[in-house]
Amino acid sequence: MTVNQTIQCLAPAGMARPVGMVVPRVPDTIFFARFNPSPTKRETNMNKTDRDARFRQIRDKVESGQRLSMDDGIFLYDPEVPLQDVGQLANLVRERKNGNVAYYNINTHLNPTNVCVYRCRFCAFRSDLRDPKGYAMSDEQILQRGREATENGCTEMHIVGGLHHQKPYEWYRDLIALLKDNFPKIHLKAWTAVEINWFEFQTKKSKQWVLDDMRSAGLGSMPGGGAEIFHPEVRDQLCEHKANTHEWLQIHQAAHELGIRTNCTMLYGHVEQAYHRIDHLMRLRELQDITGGFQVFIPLAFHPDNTKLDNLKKPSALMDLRTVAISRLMLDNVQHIKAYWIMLGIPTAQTALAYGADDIDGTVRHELIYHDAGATTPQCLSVDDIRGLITEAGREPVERDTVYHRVHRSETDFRDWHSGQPVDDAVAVS
Ligand code: V47
Repeated sequence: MTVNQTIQCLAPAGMARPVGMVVPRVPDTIFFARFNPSPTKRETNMNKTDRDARFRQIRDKVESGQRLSMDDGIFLYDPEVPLQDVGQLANLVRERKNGNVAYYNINTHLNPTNVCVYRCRFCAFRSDLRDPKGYAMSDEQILQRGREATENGCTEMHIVGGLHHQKPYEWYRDLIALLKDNFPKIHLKAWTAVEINWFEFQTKKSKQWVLDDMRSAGLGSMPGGGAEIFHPEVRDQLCEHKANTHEWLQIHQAAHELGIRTNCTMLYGHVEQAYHRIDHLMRLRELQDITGGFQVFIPLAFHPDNTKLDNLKKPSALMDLRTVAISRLMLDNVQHIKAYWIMLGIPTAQTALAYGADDIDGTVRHELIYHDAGATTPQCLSVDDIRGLITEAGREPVERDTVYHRVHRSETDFRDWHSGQPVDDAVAVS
């Protein structure tokens, strides 16, 4: 692939897709580690006067809409830089981009199987085939989830699972078609790039073919999972066998080129350091510069229970808030930052709405990945609960669909809903 080749791309999330817009292809450098850690050391030995001066430089950049550098990002992770200052700066960007609104949706999760060929060290969800915990859902069980979702007014089903070595590609595709045929209104946000990579391996077809075939079956968009940490120093320790950084980014690029919107994530709070996190954000930012297809970034805090890393402590609320804030500051070209309440816990998710986040995910049902890893958050929130916790945090709750359009519901029957205008039309966008 060369920089001079061109692709069709998406407009930034929430904007109409430009027809025939061409942009340079992603340079190969984005897929490879290109940074080594010395600046971390350089920054942490600063005295207070130098630190204050350095922070003022960053504040000036943010206030005047300039892009932050890798060194800026690493500096902001220095625990000596007051969290409140970082949060205040992130809040400035958050309000510039998304006003006082905080988004949520009404959604459910479906994990059709937990049997997985991979053994990622951070994962408590996966199972071996013969383990009593292992399962694969029947068509009837899947249809029952669709009926329950409709009954509860869900607009979205978030579908991810294990890579089951006895299930052919068609099983994964047909379950998407089964749901779409029976529940056509529900948006299917399905399969991480890791699964798409597995389907390429199963079918011996290209990622474009797989994505197109899945879209024909009913896939609406892709979630952001499987990104973990891109830097090979960390990725090789966590999940050396599954889709690598290059493949993850290429699959999202291919999805964007096909007009499929996707989300992006970062799993933090395990063996990585600040420069790995900033390297990760920079790679996402570079791809987003070219395709504009990421809708929202979700920082995911590591939960250690029942994983091969259960000797680690889960990240503190302070680290969670700092990561939300730094993500907001670094990812100047991603419209939304999500504070996933399941993973953060409700009080931290509420606070995150003042530290850069403008989205809190959904009401959620049947979440397994975090609950298997020790999350103590409830399994599900009611619409009143989620609206209440947003209001309590001083923000205005707005229901969105998966691709960030406003949702309108009938006053007499909340299960009767339709999508309206893109949400970003309503607020100032920088
Ligand atoms: O890819 C797995 C992470 C991801 C653990 O796109 C863990 O809207 C912490 O991607 N501790 C799946 N994290 C979840 C995900 C997601 C969640 C919410 C919204 C969206 C979206 C995407 O969870 C995995 C992995 O990075 N994960 N195990 C664990 N023990």
